[in-house]
Amino acid sequence: MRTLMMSAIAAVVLAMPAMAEEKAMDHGKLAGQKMMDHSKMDHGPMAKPVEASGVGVINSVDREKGTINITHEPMPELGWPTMTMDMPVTKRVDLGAVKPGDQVDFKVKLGRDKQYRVMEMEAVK
Ligand SMILES: [Cu+2]
Repeated sequence: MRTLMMSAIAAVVLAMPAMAEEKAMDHGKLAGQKMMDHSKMDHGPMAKPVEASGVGVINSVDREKGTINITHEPMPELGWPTMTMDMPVTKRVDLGAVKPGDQVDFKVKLGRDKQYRVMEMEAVK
C-alpha cells in the first residue's frame, strides 16, 4: 500500500515539469506568430525595399568605426532571419545614445554600395 502511494506521487511529480515546459513553448510560439503576422500586414511580399525597420538588442557599439553589433529579430521585408551582425550606421545616428544591452527600434536604408546602414535608431523605453 505504502509503495503504491509513493509511486503515484512520483508519477505526478515527474509529469509536472513536462507540463510546465509545454505551456512555456506554446506561449513562445504564439508570440512569434503574432509578430510575423504583424509584419506581413504592414508590408507586401515585394522585392527587397530600400528601407526596412526592425527591432533588436545592441551587443556592442564602436563609435570610432561607426558600427554596431546587433542581434535583430526577423526582418521579413528583407528576407532576413534573426541574426547577429555588424552594421554600419549613418551620421544621423547618435551612437552615444545607446549602449550594449539596449533594446532598440531601428530603420535601415540601402546605400549605393548595396549595403544596408542604420539610419535611425532609438532605445525602447
Ligand atoms: Cu541581419
